Amino acid sequence: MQYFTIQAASHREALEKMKLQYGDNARILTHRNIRLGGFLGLFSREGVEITGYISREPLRRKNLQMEEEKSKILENVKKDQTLQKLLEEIQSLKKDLNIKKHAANEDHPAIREMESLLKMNEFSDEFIKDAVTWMESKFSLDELGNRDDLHSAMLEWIGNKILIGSPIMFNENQDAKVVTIIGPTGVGKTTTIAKLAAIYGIGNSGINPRRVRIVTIDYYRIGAEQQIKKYGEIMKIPVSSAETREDLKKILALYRDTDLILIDTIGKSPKDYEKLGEMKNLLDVCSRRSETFLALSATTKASDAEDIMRHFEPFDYKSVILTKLDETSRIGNIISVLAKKRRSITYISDGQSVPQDLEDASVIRFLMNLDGFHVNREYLETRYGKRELSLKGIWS
Ligand SMILES: Nc1nc2c(ncn2[C@@H]2O[C@H](COP(=O)(O)OP(=O)(O)OP(=O)(O)O)[C@@H](O)[C@H]2O)c(=O)[nH]1
Ligand SMILES: [Mg+2]
Repeated sequence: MQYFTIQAASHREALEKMKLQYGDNARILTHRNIRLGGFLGLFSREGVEITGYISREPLRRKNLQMEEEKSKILENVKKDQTLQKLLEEIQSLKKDLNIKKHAANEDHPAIREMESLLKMNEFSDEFIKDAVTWMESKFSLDELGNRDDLHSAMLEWIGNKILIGSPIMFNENQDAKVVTIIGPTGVGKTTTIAKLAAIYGIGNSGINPRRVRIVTIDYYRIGAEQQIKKYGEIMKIPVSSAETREDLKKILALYRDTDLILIDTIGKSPKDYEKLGEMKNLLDVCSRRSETFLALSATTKASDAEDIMRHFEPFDYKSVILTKLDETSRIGNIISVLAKKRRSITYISDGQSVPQDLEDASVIRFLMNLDGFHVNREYLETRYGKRELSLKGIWS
């Protein structure tokens, strides 16, 4: 192997000399600082000396590339670490600020006042907790001072949690639409069936009469069949009763060419699993074709409403019909539970009169129903649209 020694004024100059004399294959072994020239140590200059050898293998390009990549990665990692640190600091600052904002807002009288307003409307504890957290993080101290704005914002927050289902749509030129109403005892299922039968079967301004049939599977309770048959007679709408799956199959086939088959069911205690199972077995005959609604009374406690919804879940109901809204002005309970379960409401029943007391559900109707809020009706109407012509409007 050939070795070499090069002296120069600087390291750079030494490298240049090395490259010039020995080419790309020259490799450095040692490097030291020396004194150059002069006489007996006088007049000498500082310089460098490198020693090396001539390699037979050319320097591999790939190695060089890898080295370059490696240093790039290391550089980025360093940069990332700086960024990460910066990010962490920003986050901790933000947290700090939020805690301060929170602490400042927590005891604000406007929030306490809103909390009691929500309680008065019987919203669930869970719902109120969410609402308070939202208010604390959303509003500055200044904003909390403006009660009207706070009420409007709160109503909008509640409104955004209310889901509205689409009303009955007919299967034009196809088999009859089948609509089933299920629910606990005495909530108003039969009355609602009668109202729907009248609205769609008799027709009125704006609605063409449809061919409607009523089926009751409420057969073994004395008086139940008579109740719906009486409505049927008055409205001249045929009412049939089905006791078995075969009965129901036959009736559905018989009325296939009509527009709407309404199925009234037996009121069930949601805890009577055996009877619920029997009914489900019977209704399974039409489950594919039927749109099922759960009737729920507005007077039900939030925790009971949640239980009811859970127990009727196997019926795969599409939406809720809220009944007896006229009997309470506190509907926070129902709004809370429906929001929690992400279920929609399609119709509202607010009285015993057939058919007047049934209307399409609307967000604005629920918001207007809440007690004690400073309502900016105009704002709510721009936000949620004016109440459309309700079913009720057609009859009154
Ligand atoms: N105030 C009020 N009463 C209603 C409403 N809907 C129904 N009712 C009354 O509640 C009572 C029970 O109504 P039904 O329609 O028989 O209830 P149901 O769910 O069919 O009852 P079951 O078949 O026994 O389970 C009747 O007196 C109805 O007039 C409503 O929206 N408001
Ligand atoms: Mg009934």
